[in-house]
Amino acid sequence: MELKNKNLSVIGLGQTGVAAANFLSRKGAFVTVADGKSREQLLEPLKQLCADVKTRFQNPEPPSDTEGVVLSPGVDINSPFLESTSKRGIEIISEIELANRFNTVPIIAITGTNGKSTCTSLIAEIFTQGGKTVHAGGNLGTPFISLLDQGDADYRVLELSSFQMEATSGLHPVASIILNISPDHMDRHKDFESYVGLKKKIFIHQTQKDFLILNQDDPNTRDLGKGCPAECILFSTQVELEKGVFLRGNKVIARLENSEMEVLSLESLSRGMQWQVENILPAIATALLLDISLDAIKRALHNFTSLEHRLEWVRNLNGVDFVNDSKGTNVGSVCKSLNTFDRPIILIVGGKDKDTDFSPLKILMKEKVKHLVLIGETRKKFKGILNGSFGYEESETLEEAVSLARAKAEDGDVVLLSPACSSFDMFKDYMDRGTRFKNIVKNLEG
Ligand code: UMA
Repeated sequence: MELKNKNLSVIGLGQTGVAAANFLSRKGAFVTVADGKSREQLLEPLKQLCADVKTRFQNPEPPSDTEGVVLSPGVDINSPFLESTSKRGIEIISEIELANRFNTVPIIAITGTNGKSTCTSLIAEIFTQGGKTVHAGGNLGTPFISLLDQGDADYRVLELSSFQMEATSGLHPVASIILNISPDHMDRHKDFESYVGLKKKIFIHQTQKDFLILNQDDPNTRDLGKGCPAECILFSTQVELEKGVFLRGNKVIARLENSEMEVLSLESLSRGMQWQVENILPAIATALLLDISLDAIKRALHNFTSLEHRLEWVRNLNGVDFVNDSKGTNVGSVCKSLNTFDRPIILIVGGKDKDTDFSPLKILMKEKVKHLVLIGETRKKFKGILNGSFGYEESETLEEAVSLARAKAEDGDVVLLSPACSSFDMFKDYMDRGTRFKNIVKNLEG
């Protein structure tokens, strides 16, 4: 891809936009970054831009002389402000596609609705323990394009969101993982089928030499590999597999290439990771398939704790476990978190709506949840669904929500913040929400 002396645009001046614009500029392109926000709102990212990158504020439309456009993940490819550029036949690609065109290192790619960050970080840790040089990024935090500046590596491990796959066409990972698929981001994607289609893009260029790792327990993923030439490997927490990685009692078993081995016992994992076995199994499968030693896998898993804001154990107070699952921003994720515990749960739920249908939560809540504390913009929507069938309280603030939840909790219960919504109605982002929850909980008096 020739970039020198081309007029190129980057849309969105967030973390991705800064990295993509600087990359293009260093390659000799004339770059403009356009963003819907004002200059005053973007002072921080502006400081990080190369001096010769031009900017355009309060107008995310690419300039009329642009010869190519790179989108940040938060920018919908179907946005009206991209229409005229698209009609002129100008190529519009994602930052992932741009990075992919310049990447020369084998890729391990992880997608799915929930658990992506944990699985990605775990794979990076296992491969590092196995003596490999790995760069991890993508939706996890460091844009793919920034990984290209980190020098050579054995693998680049990418967490990929549906947003990042929209304008991506050429990705060819040596190992692809689809963890699970349930409805999410329905305010952006046309329908569930389109959302699944974006996830499938992770393996469409794979060949017989590659691996596709799928979740047997999820009906939306188990059959996705049909027609894909890559070797398909399944994982399951529920059934023993002819070929794949699965649980037998509390032991992780790998059955690959006609032999069976015991990988580890669940007791050797940290508390938070015992709650997320379905994210561990595909990481183990990937490592074994790519010849990482059993010893390295065990070492990495032994020391790995759950990621911040994802089923993160905060504290036990008078027999009550407080768990921060602020990254539980969709219904599928909250269902998984509720299913983790076989003890009564006091659930703090709610936030900013993403056009979500919350009704699938109702059945599981009846089984698992002792009391509900509603926060955020979606309180009214939740009340409509519960329709008087469920005990709940409402709260204006997170402090009050924690205090209401604590008042209902008894010895052995779990107080779980797992909002099923994004955070932007009350917080900067899900990390801000989770950090504030943890601080409130840590300051509770015994
Ligand atoms: N913008 C516009 N017009 C639009 C949309 C956005 O001008 O129509 C501008 C905004 O004003 C803002 C900029 O774009 O200034 C933000 O771009 P961005 O939303 O793509 O944010 P980045 O900082 O580049 O972060 C992105 C991912 N964000 C999203 O997908 C929303 C980060 O994932 C990712 O870590 C980062 O790239 C590095 O790859 C976050 C996320 O919430 C964690 N992801 C979603 C999720 O996990 O559910 C998909």
